Order: sequence, then structure tokens, then C-alpha cells
Amino acid sequence: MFEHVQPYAGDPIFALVDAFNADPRPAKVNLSIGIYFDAQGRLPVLPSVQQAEARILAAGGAKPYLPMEGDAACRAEVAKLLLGAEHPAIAAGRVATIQTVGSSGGLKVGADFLKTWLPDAAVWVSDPTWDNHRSMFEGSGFTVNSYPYHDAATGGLRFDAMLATLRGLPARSIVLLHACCHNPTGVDLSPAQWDALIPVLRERELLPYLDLAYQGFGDGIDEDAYAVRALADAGLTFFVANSFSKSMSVYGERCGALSAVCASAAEAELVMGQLRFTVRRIYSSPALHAAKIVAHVLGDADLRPLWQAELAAMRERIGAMRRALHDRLVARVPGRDFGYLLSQRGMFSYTGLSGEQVDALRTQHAVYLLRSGRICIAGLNDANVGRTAEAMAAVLD
Ligand code: KET
Repeated sequence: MFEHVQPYAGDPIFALVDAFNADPRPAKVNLSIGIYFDAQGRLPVLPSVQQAEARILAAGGAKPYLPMEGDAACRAEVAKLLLGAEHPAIAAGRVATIQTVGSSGGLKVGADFLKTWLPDAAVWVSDPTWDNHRSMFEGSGFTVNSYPYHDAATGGLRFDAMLATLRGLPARSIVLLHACCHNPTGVDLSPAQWDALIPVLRERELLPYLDLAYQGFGDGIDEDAYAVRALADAGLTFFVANSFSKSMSVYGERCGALSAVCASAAEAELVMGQLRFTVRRIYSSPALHAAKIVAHVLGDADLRPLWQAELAAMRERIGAMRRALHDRLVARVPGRDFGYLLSQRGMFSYTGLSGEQVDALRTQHAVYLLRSGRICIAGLNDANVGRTAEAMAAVLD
């Protein structure tokens, strides 16, 4: 029956984590997966989340199925977090938000919805992007193409080339955009560049699909939602999948959402209906505990500011580690430009290291990063940043 089944080569990110865990060398450094580790190298449990869970546990209660679209309080909080509490699109009923199984669940539900309702569209992702974007959309039956994005020569953005490509796309093409903290490069559009992109999206009648997995890790919760709010302010119709995995350090709870900002309340209701149906035939309904965590943390007058401070502390620690790695590399490898470490945003930096240099870092120095040269800065701490810089310098020499 299954003799013809092809072996699975494994996911490049999860496979690297497995290899890291199996490595017996005590001084190993994990800069592979996009997970925030604290100054001691541990996966943090945020006090805001801990307190929310204590309250949830104390309240007890049965464990019914959630509706297909998820918990109402959670969904309302998500829409406000993305757009700002007072955004007119929310008041007008133009935002259809469903709670999903991580933002991956949201991305996938959105992809299946789009394949049904825009069946002839192609998907355009940045070059490069998170590998799973391509897999997910291809899995939903789309052709996935890429638009120019990262400039390997300068470590910046190929913004003009990106715009030129988008200007040439057929109407109703789906354009996947990282709202902030681009994965894998850490190179983001500035607010002015978003403002310049929006008329192109509108004139070409493109459908923006935002991935917001790192809200709060760039410049701040509101700052990182600039793209979402600018698109909504401009009256565009778009999707946004957002995640709490990283911002609340609740990876395994699978807390995420998908929002469709639509032209009218009537359209939002139609989209919501079909999103429900899409969910029903994949996983029926999302997780209760995830909904309660998100709704409590975002909706409570005490927990919300606590969470915001915790997220700010994570962001600031990443900034400090960017600076620490930068300064050590500059001292160790003079004449080479490491400015990208300071200008890139979020958990990731694109180092420009070759596949061979990445292999040498892993085999000779027990420093793990993706073969594309992506490092997760959030895996650095005071105890390992010096060794990491030494190892990087050694492979650059
Ligand atoms: N979008 C992006 C851009 C992203 O980097 C991730 C995870 C996700 C979505 C999925 O997050 P979720 O937990 O489903 O809400 N990225 C890291 C982990 C992974 O590959 O799954 C990573 O790139 O290392």
C-alpha cells in the first residue's frame, strides 16, 4: 500500500534543533530556531502568562468545544492588538478574526480559503522568506513565486526592484509580506516604504497577506503593527496572520489568529462564514486553553501592562545581544562591515555566511545556525556571545 511513499527529508529548522539536542559538546550554541531564550539560555515562562494560567485554573470550569472561529473575547482582543482599539474598521464590523492553531494554522486556513475563492491567483513571497510559506501555499495548490527583497550586496532591501515586480503582477495576485522582523533576513520596510507600497497594492488590485509572527520584537507593539494599520487606514482588503508563540513565549499552546480586513461588514460576514467552514473541515475548532491565555493577558488591566513590559525586556535583550556580537566581531575582524547586526530588526540576522562556513561553525565550533546564514540573535547571551563571535571570526578568516 505504501511502498511508493517518498522518504521525508525532514524540516530544515526542526532537524537542526534535533541535531543540536543530540550534540554532546557542552559549549554548544543554538542560534537555529526562532525561539526567544532568556539571559540564562532558558525558555522563559512569562509571569503575565503564569498569572493568567493561575486564574484560569482557579476559575475551574468545564472544557467545551470552542466555536469554529474560536473564543469571542480572544478574537476581539486580537483585532484591537493588531489595528489599535479605536480603529474604525473594527467599529464598522469590517474585520473578521478567527483564533487559530498558532499563526501557522491561520496562514494555512487563509491559504485554503484563498484557493477556493481566488483559485486562479498565484502567490508571491519575498526572496528569501520563511521556508514554510512556500510549503504551505504549495500544499494548498498554489503556484508560489518570489519578488526581489533582500540585497545580498548591501545587506539592505531591494525596494525598487520589489515595487517593479509587484507593479507587473496580474490583478488579484496574493502578495505575502512580513509585517515586521522579516524572517530570515531581519530587513524590514520603513514606514515610508510601506506608504510607497500601498498605492501599488491598491492600483494593481493585489491581495496583501501579512505575516506578523514577531509583533513587539522589532520596535514595539504599536510600531510593529505599522503595516497592518497603514493598510487598514488606506482602505485595502487584506489578510493578516499573527502569532503569540514568541511574544507570549507560549510556543506549544499554539496561540494565533487570522484576520481578514474587508471592504464592508457584509463582506466580512461572508468571509467569516467561509473561514468557519475551512476550519471545520481541517481541525473543527481551535484550542480552549490558548484562547483563555490570550484573552486574559491582553484583556486584563494588570496583566496587559505586565506583558508589555516583559515583551519590551525581551526586545531590549535582543538589542543588547546584537550590539555585543557586533562589537566583538568588529574588534576581531577589522575592516569587515557588521553594521547589518544593528540595522536588522527582530530575532533574526542574515550573516551572509556561506553554507560551507555554516557547516564549519556547526562541526568545528558547535555553533548552530541555518544553512542560509540566518542566526537567531535571541539564542545569544553573555555566556556564549564571546565564543560565538570567536567562532564566526574563525570561519571568516
Ligand atoms: N511566520 C513566521 C514568519 C515564522 O517565522 C514562524 C515561525 C511562524 C509564522 C509560525 O509560528 P507559529 O508558532 O505557528 O505561530 N518560525 C520559527 C519556527 C518555525 O519554523 O516553526 C522559525 O523560523 O524558526
